[in-house]
Amino acid sequence: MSQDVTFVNGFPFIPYHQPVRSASEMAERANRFFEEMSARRSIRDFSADPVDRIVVLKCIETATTAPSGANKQPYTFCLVSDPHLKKQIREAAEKEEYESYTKRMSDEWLDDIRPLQTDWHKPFLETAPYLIVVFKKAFDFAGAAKKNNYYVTESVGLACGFLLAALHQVGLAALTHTPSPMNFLSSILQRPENERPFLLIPVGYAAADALVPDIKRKPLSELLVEYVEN
Ligand code: IYR
Repeated sequence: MSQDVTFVNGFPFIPYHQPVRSASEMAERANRFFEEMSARRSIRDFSADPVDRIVVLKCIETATTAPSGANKQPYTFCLVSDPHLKKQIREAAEKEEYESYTKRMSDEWLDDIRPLQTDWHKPFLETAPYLIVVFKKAFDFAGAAKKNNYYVTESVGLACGFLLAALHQVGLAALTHTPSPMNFLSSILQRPENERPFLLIPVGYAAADALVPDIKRKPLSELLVEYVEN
């Protein structure tokens, strides 16, 4: 590859080779990927079966291929399998969730999530073999100096989307969990001051008897507006 480097105003560029596919192959791949992704569900009942750490690491590496503002990749993925840490995280999360469910969440909010039948108990935080705790970095350190990051929330969100897709396509179950507030994750995992918790993702296999709510996704017609030449 290195022999293909071209300099643009002194910055190295390399050719991009777009894969060439026929129209029918593209349509088939579009349908196949849609079917694959439509089958993904948020799982709250995990089995304790162990998961290959190398597979999870590769999925996290896949997440890091997502586009990010100025290519800063403003995140840290913490991969937690230590049962003592998982227990600490569960206890702290349940404490916050108890407050949220009994005092902080509005009636409208509680009504909206009733079909999911969730409550403040979060056993999956101990049962799932892995917890991926994603932190966003508003800035980085270059020695003592602070270096800015850009579009941090968008960048971390895109990386988490890639991560969920990667985990699903290898055959692993996951949940996007956001105990609120979740500052406790910074202290339990001893993260530096430039990192803020973004998402807590238990990863593993769904329990054999796992149930998921029978909820429907909106049809594309409700979510899409097309602008075509008349
Ligand atoms: N964080 C709580 C409540 C909750 C909120 C939303 I928005 C959901 O889609 C699901 C749950 C919990 O995890 O139980």
